[in-house]
Amino acid sequence: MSAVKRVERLAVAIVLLIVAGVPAAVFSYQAMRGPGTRADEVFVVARTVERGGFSPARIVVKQGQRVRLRILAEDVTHGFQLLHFGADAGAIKTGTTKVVEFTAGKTGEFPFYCSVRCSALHMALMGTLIVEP
Ligand SMILES: [Cu+2]
Repeated sequence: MSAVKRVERLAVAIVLLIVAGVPAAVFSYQAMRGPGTRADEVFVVARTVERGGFSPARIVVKQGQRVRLRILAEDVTHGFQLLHFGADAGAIKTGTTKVVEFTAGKTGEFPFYCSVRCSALHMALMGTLIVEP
């Protein structure tokens, strides 16, 4: 085999590695950050209202349940406040997660909010925690 052919084969191998490796890397990133993070965690993605807001925006739990939310600030720095249960993540920097934990001691519907001025529609960035009996 000539040296040129060898270089060509090497180049093809590298391209194949990149083509196969990029989706694998994206998948493992999602698996790492996704709902499977911890069995007892609810994974919440925070985006500006313009990009879809909180996801999920409705979280349903049972009264008395210990609730653990892992919040990812996906696009810009966001916050997370659920003041009825004393949960406040503070500022969550872009691309990072923070965990809040509390016991859902009373039934009802409780709003949660972003606490960082994240966009023009910051005031509309909210969701609801529903605590069922
Ligand atoms: Cu905000």
